[in-house]
Amino acid sequence: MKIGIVCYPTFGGSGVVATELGKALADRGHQVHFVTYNQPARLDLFSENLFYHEVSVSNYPLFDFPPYELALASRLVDVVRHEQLDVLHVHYAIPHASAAFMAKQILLTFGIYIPVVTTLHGTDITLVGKDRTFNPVVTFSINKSDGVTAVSENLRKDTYEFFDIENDIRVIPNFIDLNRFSLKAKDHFKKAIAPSGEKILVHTSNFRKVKRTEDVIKIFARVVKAIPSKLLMVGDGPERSACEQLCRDLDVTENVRFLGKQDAIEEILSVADLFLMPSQSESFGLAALEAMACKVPVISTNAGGLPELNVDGVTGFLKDVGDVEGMGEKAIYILEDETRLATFKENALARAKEFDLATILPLYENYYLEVIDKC
Ligand code: GMT
Repeated sequence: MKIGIVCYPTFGGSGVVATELGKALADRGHQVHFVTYNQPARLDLFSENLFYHEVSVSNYPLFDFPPYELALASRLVDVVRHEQLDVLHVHYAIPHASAAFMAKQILLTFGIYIPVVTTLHGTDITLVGKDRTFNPVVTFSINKSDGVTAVSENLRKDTYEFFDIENDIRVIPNFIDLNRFSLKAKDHFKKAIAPSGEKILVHTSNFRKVKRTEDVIKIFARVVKAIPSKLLMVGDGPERSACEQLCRDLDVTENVRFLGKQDAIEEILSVADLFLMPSQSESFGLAALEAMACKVPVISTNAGGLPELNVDGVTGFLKDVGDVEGMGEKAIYILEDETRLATFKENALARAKEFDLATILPLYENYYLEVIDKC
């Protein structure tokens, strides 16, 4: 197939999933065309089947808000026509699904029907989409998509709850490339971070409010009192300085390292003993799956789709949002016993294998064929 992919070209989960999916589809022999405003962060390789079409928005002085959605729709019309695409797969409803709808209408005037598949990732529904300003457009563009997928059962349920959706929503969970995300030999790094054999806890995110990064610090402050340990905070975003301040207030600064944005997450996860994800809401929790693939158990909240990934008492533990005491207790429970820790690590990897790219990729391929067939 010739597949167009629209996504946010950033480190965010939806962009990562879209890019990894495109790369894997190209490996399987499909021709994949990315249409975005920047080269996607993980589109870092050359392949004869991968193409990148940049969307550039002219910044005319009249425009207080450059019309990205229109520029994207125009670019999509151009790419679909000239590359003769079979299907457009847009990740994140706002504004990609509505831009795709506009492109689809314009293409009809050229006698072309382009099937559009929209994948919902979470914040496009649970945070941004719920905003009254966007609700009519999100509802309309989901209903006008030829196929709709969601990354968890929970997100599917929320979408039906918050919007007036007439379409079927197919759940296709996020996936992991186990060739990339697997335990790497990084003993020198481990020694540098934890010279006295301390346990290593890791959190990765975009440090937005929804991630409750201050809870990460509060959980760690409890753990470090009981078990010699270090915390690695990976990523960056608006809550970082509040977290740094909290480390000072809780007197844990010397045991916490803020590493900023990192590409080789799998190398950091390879030295970790426990992953913390105390999110307020999380449609899937891709960062937790990445950790599990590197044999790292997860302490998370039970919000959103997290119970569909993290199995309570098996791959880690789940607690209510804000229950830092409970999460701290369970973290200590896992870390205090080497045999128990080893079991949780094995279980985490076994669970991650259920989301192997090789298993999930055909679900997308078959879905594209189904949608194309129907159109
Ligand atoms: O978590 C974020 O803030 C980024 C966000 C995104 O839209 O890129 O991630 C969402 O999509 C990921 C990929 O499907 C999911 O794994 C994340 O759980 C989801 N984030 C939220 O629901 C908060």
